[in-house]
Amino acid sequence: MRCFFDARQLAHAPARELHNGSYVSYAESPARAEALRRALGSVEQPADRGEAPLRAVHTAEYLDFLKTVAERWRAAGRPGDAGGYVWPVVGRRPLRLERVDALIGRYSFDASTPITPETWQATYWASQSALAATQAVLDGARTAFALSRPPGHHAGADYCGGYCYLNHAAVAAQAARDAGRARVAILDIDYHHGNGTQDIFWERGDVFYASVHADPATDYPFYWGHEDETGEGAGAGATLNLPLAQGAALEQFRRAQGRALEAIARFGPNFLVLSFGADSYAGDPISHFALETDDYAVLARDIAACGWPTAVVMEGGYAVDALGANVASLLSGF
Ligand code: Q9C
Ligand code: ZN
Repeated sequence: MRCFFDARQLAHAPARELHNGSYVSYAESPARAEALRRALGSVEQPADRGEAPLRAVHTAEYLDFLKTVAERWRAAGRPGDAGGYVWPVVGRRPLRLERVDALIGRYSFDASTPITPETWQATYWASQSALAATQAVLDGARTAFALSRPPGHHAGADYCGGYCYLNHAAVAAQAARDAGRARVAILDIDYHHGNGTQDIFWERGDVFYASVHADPATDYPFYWGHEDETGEGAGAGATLNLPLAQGAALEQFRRAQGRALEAIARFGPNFLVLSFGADSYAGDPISHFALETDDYAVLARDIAACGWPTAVVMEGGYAVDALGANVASLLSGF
């Protein structure tokens, strides 16, 4: 299977994140990508398709923010990585905001997504990897894999969060739409709900979003991913959330994924983006499901059996020592 990755994705390496009241070392480390690259053997460097495919899902103001915030942070005399400490709870109407802190609050939703001088380049190339995998599938491959790191599914049209800056799965889905695939589905099986992807396609009837994830009553990102979120307007019914209780193992996960696949089959896609996170693994340090390495091949076989051309986009997975084997298992199932 063709796999895409650019070494510039490694340069993003925030030092710490706020986790349960303490600053701890950043879980979404470059070592994740190194482990995956080793496990995949050979990876291809993606072509540079420019910013237009990013602008198709993200706002211009947000992209400007992402590109410039590290420099603004430095210019304000701040040490270390850029990070926020105040967020608007009510509507984010256009405001004249001068302080870098105000901008960070406006364009993010949590304190686990620091921005470094290398963040823009790294996430840009992660999106290019997703676009390259998408193109490979549009060109006729049944499946292709994007080692998109830093991940993407928590990032919305105008916000970062959850280790995510650009939403690579959304960029891929939109690129497939723009290439003429009329009905695109996104299946998100990362441990966490993909709030950014859901938000981006919330009012769209041409892109179906289905997610299996830890119940947001107990797990990040808390405010999205509940069962009653089903989309609005033209997108009414085109969002499906299947939360699972902590402790879920293959049997529960596979049943939920099966329900998602049935709903996607009723939608009738001619392109699938799989947002894949290996943080459902039993040994994941920040998550609470109980999947084992071999289980990922089972899940992939169920997806492959549906027969949809599929671009796989990497999301989370923080048990670095097992990450390569878990992704290799998934890809073997295709
Ligand atoms: N104790 C992905 O898997 N951590 N993102 C919050 C709270 C954020 C995970 C810390 C987890 C984000 C792509
Ligand atoms: Zn996750």
